[in-house]
Amino acid sequence: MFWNHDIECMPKEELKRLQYGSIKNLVTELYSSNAFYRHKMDSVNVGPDDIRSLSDVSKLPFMTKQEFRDNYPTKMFSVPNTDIVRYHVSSGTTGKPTLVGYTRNDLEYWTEALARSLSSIGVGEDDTLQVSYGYGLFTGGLGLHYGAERVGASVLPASTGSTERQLELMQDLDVTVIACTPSYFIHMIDVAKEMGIDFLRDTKLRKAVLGAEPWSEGMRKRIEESSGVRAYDIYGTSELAGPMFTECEERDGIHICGDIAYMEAIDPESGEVLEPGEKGELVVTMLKKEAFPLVRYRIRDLSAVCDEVCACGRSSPRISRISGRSDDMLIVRGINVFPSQIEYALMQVPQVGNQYMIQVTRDGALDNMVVQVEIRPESFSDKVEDMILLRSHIESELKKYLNLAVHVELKAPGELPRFDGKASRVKDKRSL
Ligand code: DLL
Repeated sequence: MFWNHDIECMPKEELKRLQYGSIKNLVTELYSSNAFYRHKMDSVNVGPDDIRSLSDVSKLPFMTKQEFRDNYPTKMFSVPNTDIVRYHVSSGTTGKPTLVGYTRNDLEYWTEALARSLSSIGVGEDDTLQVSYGYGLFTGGLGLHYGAERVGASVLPASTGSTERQLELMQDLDVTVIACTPSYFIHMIDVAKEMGIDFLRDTKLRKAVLGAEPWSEGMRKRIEESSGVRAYDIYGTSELAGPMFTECEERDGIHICGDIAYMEAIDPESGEVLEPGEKGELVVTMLKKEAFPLVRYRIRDLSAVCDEVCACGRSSPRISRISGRSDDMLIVRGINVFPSQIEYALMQVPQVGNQYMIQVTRDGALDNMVVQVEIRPESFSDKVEDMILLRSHIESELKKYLNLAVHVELKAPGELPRFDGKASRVKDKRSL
């Protein structure tokens, strides 16, 4: 199902011409009207005249999150306050928050992107969509809300928390689609089980639009097996606007609307642009943003850009599942470890449940990593020998994938924390 067929299926060359034209105009405009961008471009001796093709975009300097923080709250805005119609705030993990402002057009393109994305997974006017992302400063709730209204779905603005009530409403209103973080949906599956609710038998829920945090293919498989609901990945960041882009029915990468955003993947060390299909750090240029323009913003998320036309017919570039952030990488005893690798390894062990926590401590000069894992109720045993065997099996799986000895602690079902928004599974206590 297409929301905007002409743009979504535009021939590749035409799309590239359109992207080049938009970036050239954007850079020319910013150079003449915005001191921040002019100064940045001057610092690398690049002016609008140097951008003569799409590949010349790589000459432009990167923007970083630190610059947003340094210019908090509105010093980087490109429009007067009177043109701002909304703010959102992303708290992040460290330092000052990032404040994002939107003009009316910015909200319009955000909504358009989500309307295309939701249509591509078959969400439309026959659907009732429960938005269980937080409403408020976080972009998830309001973003999905407006996108779902645009495609004509009935929207239930449930926000987070009160899970039993959410499940009752889901039944009462024949909700067909839910949008929330994967960790919240996992929690919902557990609560539904306790309440005796079987999603396929007792609800009309068939689709889940899950994102805002990294989650693995293994986790998708488990979510689908335990709920019977088809799960789709949705991606975005508050700097882009909020949640924006999803997989289509093919589920072979997340489509990035090419007339709205231009994505590159770079080598995190050298900053060089990578070939299509090579994994690196994502860099985004937003082609239509007004309040808060983004030119070559280093998002820090790790992924690859694929430029082939998708089997669904859309020509927009796709990004592969985000495997983590370059700044999420833990260095444990000199070995680089991404939390996503730990999730990947854990999902290979059928006895392991869906909840885990990672703790890193330092004992003298030595780093220690402890992974706490909940065991599935049917695999939990009172027999100490069974549990010891299971624990060493999980430790050897982790060792195989991480090349690092990790200590595993087994936890009973329900013992580890649950999350209704973004999960926070890593506790690095070394710097405390
Ligand atoms: O999380 C926007 C959003 C809301 C996306 C709802 C999807 C659904 P921020 O709070 O600014 O915005 O956080 C953005 O979250 O840079 C990624 O590190 C992570 N992230 C978002 N979506 C995914 C995903 C929202 N599908 C940061 N897979 C991003 C992996 C994701 N990580």
